[in-house]
Amino acid sequence: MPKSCLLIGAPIDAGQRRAGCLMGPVAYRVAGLAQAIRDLGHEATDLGDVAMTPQMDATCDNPAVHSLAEVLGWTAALRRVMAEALPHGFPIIMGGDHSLALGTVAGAADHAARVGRPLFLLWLDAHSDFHTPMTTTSGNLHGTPVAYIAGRSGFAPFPPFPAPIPAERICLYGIRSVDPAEHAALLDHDIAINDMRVLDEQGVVAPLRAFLDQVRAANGLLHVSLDVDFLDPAIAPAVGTTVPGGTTFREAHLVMELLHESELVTSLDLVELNPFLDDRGMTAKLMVDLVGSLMGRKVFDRPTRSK
Ligand code: B3U
Ligand code: MN
Ligand code: MN
Repeated sequence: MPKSCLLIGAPIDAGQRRAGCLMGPVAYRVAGLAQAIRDLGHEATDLGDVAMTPQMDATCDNPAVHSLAEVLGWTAALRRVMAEALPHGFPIIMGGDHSLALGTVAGAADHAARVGRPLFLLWLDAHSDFHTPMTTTSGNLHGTPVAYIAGRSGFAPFPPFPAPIPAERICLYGIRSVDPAEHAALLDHDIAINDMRVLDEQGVVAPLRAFLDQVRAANGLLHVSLDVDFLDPAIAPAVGTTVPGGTTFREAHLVMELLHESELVTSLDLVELNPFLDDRGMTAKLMVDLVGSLMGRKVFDRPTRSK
């Protein structure tokens, strides 16, 4: 089924300390994201970059937290943009660091409430991003969105998450870096944690299929948040927080192909691309190719035969 894709630039780098993520949207455009989608028979409209107004008066009790005014501004702006875009097509957010998901998933939750369907979240990432602004030691708010989305307390300067996603509807996938405070909190939540140990033992297909079956059974909406560090740094060097042992080229494409076949994905974040760290655009190009697989590109297109 052809989709109407809405490309939305979110040039945010306030959720971490290394400069460069704000060039992400430009890199996706240069790498030909819109055309790659059109070549697969879909529509692609680039809505340009989102504008943000910092919320200057905000404060946080944890002195480590930085750039709070900017992250709050992005959260409000992206929540609105996502909620407005979803009734019109398939939003693809071109980030920007992962703190953008504080806003995009909130907007998806607003939309889900409006249409009366449950929202599910697939988090493709090396990290669990389960800190609250009170537990983060780095002070980088890109390490907090999953906790916000799951309804953890400790987010005082942020508006309450519209309708926290119950733990059973969240799937962390590709995990290989969890801080002690995140680990302790995750033990209290029933979130599916597909760390690399699970994927090595069970393969990438079975755990993903199990989650997608749940989404289908509930007639859910599915937001996918794809962090560049989900991929192994050898194939995706353009990210500030590389963690060895990530998914391979073939595993990552297979995940995207399964997502395409499921026809369940309703919105997508592309996050943490730092073009300043890239090697001749190889990471931007890989991310565009992965979106291609998610949008239906196949190695060999077999006509579906009736049984
Ligand atoms: N958990 C660490 C590291 C981190 C989280 N997300 C990324 N890095 N990309 C932290 O700073 O919260
Ligand atoms: Mn992340
Ligand atoms: Mn990460």
